[in-house]
Order: sequence, then structure tokens, then C-alpha cells
Amino acid sequence: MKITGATVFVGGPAKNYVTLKIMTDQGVYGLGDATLNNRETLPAAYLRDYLIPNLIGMDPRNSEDIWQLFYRGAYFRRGPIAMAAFGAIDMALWDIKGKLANMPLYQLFGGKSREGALVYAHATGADLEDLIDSISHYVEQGYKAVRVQCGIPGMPTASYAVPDKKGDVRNYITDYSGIKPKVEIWDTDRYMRYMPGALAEIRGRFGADLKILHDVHHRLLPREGAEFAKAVEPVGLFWLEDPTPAEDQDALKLVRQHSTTPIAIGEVFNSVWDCNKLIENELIDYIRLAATYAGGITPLKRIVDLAGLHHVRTGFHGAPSHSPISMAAQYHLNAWAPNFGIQEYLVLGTPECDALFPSGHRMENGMVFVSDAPGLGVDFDEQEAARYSYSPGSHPVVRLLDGTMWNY
Ligand code: KDG
Ligand code: MG
Repeated sequence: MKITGATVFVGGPAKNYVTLKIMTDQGVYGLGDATLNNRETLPAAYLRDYLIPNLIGMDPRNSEDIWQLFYRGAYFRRGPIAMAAFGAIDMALWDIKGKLANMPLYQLFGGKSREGALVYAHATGADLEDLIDSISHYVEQGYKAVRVQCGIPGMPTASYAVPDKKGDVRNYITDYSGIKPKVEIWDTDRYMRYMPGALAEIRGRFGADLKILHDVHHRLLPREGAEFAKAVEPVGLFWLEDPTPAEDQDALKLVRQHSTTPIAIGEVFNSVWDCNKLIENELIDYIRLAATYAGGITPLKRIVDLAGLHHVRTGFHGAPSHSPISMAAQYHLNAWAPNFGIQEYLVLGTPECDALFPSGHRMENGMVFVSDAPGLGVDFDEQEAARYSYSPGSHPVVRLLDGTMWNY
């Protein structure tokens, strides 16, 4: 069996997705996602210029050897651009494998450990009242877990993942400000003073059963992260995400020593070498890589197994940074993983997205149910794709009150 060709498409409804399609001489094709938010053309170029020319003629069933060839062969390994490109190929080869076996991928991993996998939605508000409305909206739809992000009184601009104005429903991730980023201002002191009380009020309003998550988005120093994690302990968070900058695996020691608040980290990691110490030293509770940036299913499954040895559960990234293709890869891993925790699920609610990526995966009552179709269980409609093209965008950037650059 041979790979006969592969194409890359960049674009999509309200968002640029990088979609890889690998064709074979037996008519079976596989799909992969190489979307790298706001830098989408780079993994696409890596695929088109280097990886696809080498793929042609290879046996698609040898997904392990192909992954090793590209990873080791690059010499300059890792990094989100390369790993997103390897990841798309790996997903597509697993998709082909599942279709050849006529089995959904979770069967190839070891079968189902659960029927539905718990997901969390994103609630956000310009102020606490606005946020409470947003949480109620998800609770009414049956969500059992909600990430909550709130505007901070007195902060000069919106803080992470909150709208500028009350009642504004803009999607902060897909709301591009062009190639030049807009600037948000961050005030750590105000955040530290306000947010623990706001979280306590949310717990009071919604009761003990709601699983509440909160994302600091890497904005605190280790000592501040420790103080914050300790201050929110009475709230009983499901997790506190990215309290400190993710590059420093040692930073979480201080947080761990001072608090029992569960910690989640990893959406910006792209290798086991970014999180091996965190996992082995049991400094975290949830590992958050995505199938895309981790370099595909092959390496992500190994990370899940390492995490399982150390009581660390999964909480894969699921922002619209990822297309329904890598989300499908994660749904199959979620169905199998003995140490599954939760899956992030950002409801974009676009029929256009469903039309571009038709699939049988379904969301019901705050749980995702994986499709039984062979392979990944998601398709790519090329006629739909012809409606879209690449349009450049950028995340906001963040400065402190005195103008110093900070972490988005
Ligand atoms: O592209 C950046 C987003 O993926 C990120 O801001 C989302 O923090 C995020 C999350 O938890 O989903
Ligand atoms: Mg996050």
C-alpha cells in the first residue's frame, strides 16, 4: 500500500483551520489537523515544502516509523510548528489505519472505558453579573463543568477571555484584530484582590455540584500563583489552569507546596520533554496537551500513559485553536484513556463548521459521545472548503500598567 498524494487547505468559517488530506493507492484517505492559532501558514508550509514530498510512495500503515522519521530526521526537533505538521500526518495515518481495519480508533487503542466523556464549556462576562448569566446559560443546557473568566473592576482593558462590554458575545479567540495585535493591560494586584471573592460568589450561587474551572493564562509569578491557589481553596475548583508561565516546570513546586487546589497545565506544550518532570514529580493533576501540538496521536498516547502512572488525568485542550479533526482524535483517546479527566469544548455553534467537517460525534448533556464510524469519524467537505480562504489574524498582546510586556 502506498501514499499517492496529499493536500493542505488553510481557511475556514470565522477561523483558519489547517487541514491535511492524505490519499492512497487503495482509495482510502486520511485527515489531519495542523492548525496553529494565528500562525496557520507555517505548519502548512512545513507540510507542503518538506513533509509531503517525502511521504509520497511510503506505506501509510507504518505510522510509527513515519513519525520517528520526521521527528528524528528534522534534527531541529520539537516546537509547535514542526509538531503541528507531524501531528497532522500522524492523525491522518491513524485515520487510514482505522478505515482499513473498519474500526473506530478507540477500538485500536483498547476499546471504551466509558460511554460519554465529561466536557467543560467556557463562560465569560465583562463583570460578575454578566458571567453569572453566561454560566446559567450553560448549566441550563446540561453542562456539569464550566470554565469561568471574569472582567476585573478597575482593570483598564478586558482581561483574558472576557468581552470588552457587558452582554457582548464576541468569541475572544476567533475575534482577530488583523496582523497587528491589539493590546490588553493586565494588573496582577487587582486580579489577586478580586478574583478569589468572585469565584466564591459563583460557588455560592451555583452550589456544590457544579464543576468550576478557572484559567490564569500564565499571568502569575510562582509566589503569586501559590498565594492565589491557596486563596481559592475554599471554592473547591475542579482545576486552576496555567497559574504560572508554562516554560518553567519547577515553578509549580511552590504552588503545590502551598495548596491542594488541583492544577492543570499543558496547552502550549508540544513534547513529553515539556512535562515529564511535572508528571513524574506529581506537581499537577491534569495534563492539557492537544493532539495537534503534541505531534499527533502516537506521542500523545504515550504522554497519557506516563501521566496515568502518576495519578495525572487528561484535560485535553479544546479551544477553537483546533479543528474538529484533532478534536475527534481526542474524543477517541478520551473514550479509551483509563486516566481520562475532562475535555475542553468551546461551543462555537456554527452550522458552517459542521458542514465543513461532517461527523457523527455528538454532544449531549455536557458529555461527548464518540462516533462508531471507522477511523477518526470526521470528514472534510472540499466543496464547502472552496468557500473559504486564509485571512491573517493575531491574539491580543498583554502589557502591565507601566507598559512592560507580559504573557498573553
Ligand atoms: O490560541 C490561544 C488559545 O488556544 C488559548 O487562549 C485558549 O487558554 C486557552 C484555553 O484554555 O482554551
Ligand atoms: Mg487555557
